Amino acid sequence: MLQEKILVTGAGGQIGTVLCDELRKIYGEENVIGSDIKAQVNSSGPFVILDILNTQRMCEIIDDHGINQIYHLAAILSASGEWMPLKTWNVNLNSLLDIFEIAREKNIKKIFYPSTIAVFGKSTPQKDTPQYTSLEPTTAYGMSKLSGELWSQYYFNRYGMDIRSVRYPGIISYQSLPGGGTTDYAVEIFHEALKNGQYTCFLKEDTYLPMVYMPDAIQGTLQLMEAPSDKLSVRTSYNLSSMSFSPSELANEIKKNIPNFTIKYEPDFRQQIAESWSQSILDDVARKDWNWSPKYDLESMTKDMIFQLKKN
Ligand code: NAD
Ligand code: AKB
Repeated sequence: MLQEKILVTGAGGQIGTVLCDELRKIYGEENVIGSDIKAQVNSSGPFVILDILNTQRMCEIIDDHGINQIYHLAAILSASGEWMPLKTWNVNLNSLLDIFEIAREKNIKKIFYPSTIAVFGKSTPQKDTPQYTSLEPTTAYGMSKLSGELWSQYYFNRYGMDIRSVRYPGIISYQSLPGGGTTDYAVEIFHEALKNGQYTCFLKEDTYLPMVYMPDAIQGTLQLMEAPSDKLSVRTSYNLSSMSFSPSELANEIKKNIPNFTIKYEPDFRQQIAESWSQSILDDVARKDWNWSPKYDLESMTKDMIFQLKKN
């Protein structure tokens, strides 16, 4: 059997730090190479510095380590992306096309490409958004991710490349901090609740967004990557759903565990981004094709977040 040798880009980020640990448990520490533009302190295994736009360096790393799978996480997220739209397009989309071309040449057998609920826009039905729907994103991040989805499908159809993707909702994690997104409030709120007993939220209290807890997001990613190729009917990106809540609902849930917690609302430019996205998602196709089935809801996620953060 061919030994898996996996390169993870953006490995120092919110998802990458956790995903690398999980991949190493499955494939062995030395078989998962983390990479990022910035040094990663506390990497649990091999790590290299890689600016994703440096294709020559990427080829060297792939050759040196005999890489045959890539998880391409490096990106600029929705809020940061609005400060540098053209750079966001370059980092998010051009790096993906570089990876596809390198992978084609070097026979990389599988690629994971994370997409996002940011591909939805004002013309998308906001509640129970179906898999196949109108996609008119308004952010540079959303446009780059949607284009990436279409290119993934193109490389699959044209060259038979096995590229797999999910549209992650906002991810909530205790292990790592988020990096410049619109859903970041749902992680920050826990840290502030435990540290200061209060939080100032940059979204309005009734802004509903789809969210998922990190253990479910990682489990789903691994499940998708292990699924038989012929079961996968979606080669753009799968809708993934778990929970949907507003800041005030999350605050009320936190109050059940930290009774003195208070929240106030000072919406900023991220409010407009959030309002352009879906509030809840239908993920029936992911459930049918590769058995996606998240375990956590708002209540169990909140309890576990507080428990884990206190423990650490
Ligand atoms: P993050 O911002 O925490 O991490 C991204 C990482 O990419 C950072 O460590 C950053 O240093 C790195 N990076 C940026 N530019 C780079 C470059 N030029 N070269 C190499 N590395 C570079 O993001 P995340 O939350 O871990 O997200 C990972 C992926 O998942 C992204 O593609 C994102 O679009 C997607 N996603 C995340 C969420 C979420 O809620 N976290 C939701 C939907 C989709
Ligand atoms: C963001 O808010 O930009 C990300 C995402 C949902 O893609 N968390």
